[in-house]
Amino acid sequence: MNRFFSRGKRGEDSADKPAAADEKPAGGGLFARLSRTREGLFGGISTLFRGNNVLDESALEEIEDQLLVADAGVAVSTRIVDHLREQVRKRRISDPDALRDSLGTVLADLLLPCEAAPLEFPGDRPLVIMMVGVNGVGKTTTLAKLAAGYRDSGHRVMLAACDTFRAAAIEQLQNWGERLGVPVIAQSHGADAAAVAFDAYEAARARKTDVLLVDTAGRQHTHGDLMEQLRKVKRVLGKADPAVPDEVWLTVDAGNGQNVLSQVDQFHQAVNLTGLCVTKLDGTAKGGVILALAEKHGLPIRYLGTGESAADLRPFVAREFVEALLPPADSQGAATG
Ligand SMILES: Nc1nc2c(ncn2[C@@H]2O[C@H](COP(=O)(O)OP(=O)(O)O)[C@@H](O)[C@H]2O)c(=O)[nH]1
Ligand SMILES: [Mg+2]
Repeated sequence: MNRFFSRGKRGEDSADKPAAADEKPAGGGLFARLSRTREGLFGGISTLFRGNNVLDESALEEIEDQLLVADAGVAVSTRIVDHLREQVRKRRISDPDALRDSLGTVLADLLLPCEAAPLEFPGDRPLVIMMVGVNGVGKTTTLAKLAAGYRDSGHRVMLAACDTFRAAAIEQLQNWGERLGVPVIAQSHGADAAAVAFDAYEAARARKTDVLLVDTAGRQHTHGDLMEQLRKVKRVLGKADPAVPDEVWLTVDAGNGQNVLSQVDQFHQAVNLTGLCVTKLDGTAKGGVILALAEKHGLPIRYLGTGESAADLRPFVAREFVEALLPPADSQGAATG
């Protein structure tokens, strides 16, 4: 069974289902991929206790500082440490493992509302996911990864090359399509993005495609032009079927830290987002920004990007993400054979 997408007939299955806990991700464990963020965030927890049997205020302040450095933001860092302080007092926490557990619970409570409900296939038409986001964040790559996942779970997938602003963007998607054996609907550089989207939807419907993934531009001549174009793509798709696009996802680069919050604001205002994909968690120490996203927006987090290859995509599972953020339970002095 594919990790991301359950197999089944059109209309009967859900379009994404997290992996069974015992399935190893193809692109290396999330724990390994989040090492930089984890070390930045909580690498120091065990040392907080060194020569100090009581978890005191200065230790809590240190955790707060680490959260800020990992770009969790002031509001969420304060909130997490306030909860933790309360736990420490109530449960008289005085050892690293108990602190780790409490921290895990506080973080999971924060992130759980961002776990997305499984997507459903409409059954009588393609499911349409439109991807938006600023230039270079990983929209095209994330769509290619999604295409690979759907293909591997036996679904018919199609890609729409609606970033017509740059010739290289069309080529990039076509290259992915060739590599994955997935059809790409494209027109020439400079073509009307909304027209490409409309054609792609018609083609997807005619070919009984299960999922149409719509790539879009991250840059136009001005910011206003970009938002207007995205609104138009959405509107024109809606003429084919008022329920389309089913999903509008914003891709953000975790390495952009707190800047992603204003990106969410701007795109949400323009095209009414239904979900987020957070990329490049493998290369950054700023993965704490997911905590800030959860606190501020509460939009569903669909997928995490953890590398450049087709396998480096994981559905967001709050508890799994928290486990990957925290230092391993046995790394803090427990004797292991
Ligand atoms: N390390 C890493 N690189 C990524 C990830 N996602 C995308 N990239 C890289 O980021 C760059 C920009 O990606 P692209 O999909 O073209 O961004 P777009 O402009 O938003 O479409 C490419 O070099 C991708 O290989 C990720 O999760 N991790
Ligand atoms: Mg692109």
